[in-house]
Amino acid sequence: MFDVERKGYITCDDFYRVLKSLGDEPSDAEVLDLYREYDISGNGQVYFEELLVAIIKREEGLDELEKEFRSLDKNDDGRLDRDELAGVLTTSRRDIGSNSVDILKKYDSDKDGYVDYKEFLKLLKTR
Ligand SMILES: [Ca+2]
Ligand SMILES: [Ca+2]
Repeated sequence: MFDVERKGYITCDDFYRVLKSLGDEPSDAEVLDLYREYDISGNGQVYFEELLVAIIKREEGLDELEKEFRSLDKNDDGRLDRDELAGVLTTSRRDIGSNSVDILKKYDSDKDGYVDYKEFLKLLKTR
């Protein structure tokens, strides 16, 4: 659908196609606005992870996700440790593993021992 492999990021044109494929009929100006908004790292290129965040935002509404993340992040350090992840297991209806060690293994993609917000969004993609 869009080129991730070759360039490693998504151009504004790719992004337009993605929005189209989601059923939108955005104007050029809207696409540019959204593209800038989703360019989280602010370097003029939207990476796949950023787009993933954008797409989940559209699907679920980021406010809810942020609230969920913050409510789990008890010590407010912006990432979920093993104890905090245990909370996901009790509050989430998603099938994400049977214990917090499992979750870490599956979703801690940079292996720092924590699930940060981006990793958390991937977790939420799992149903
Ligand atoms: Ca934390
Ligand atoms: Ca991590």
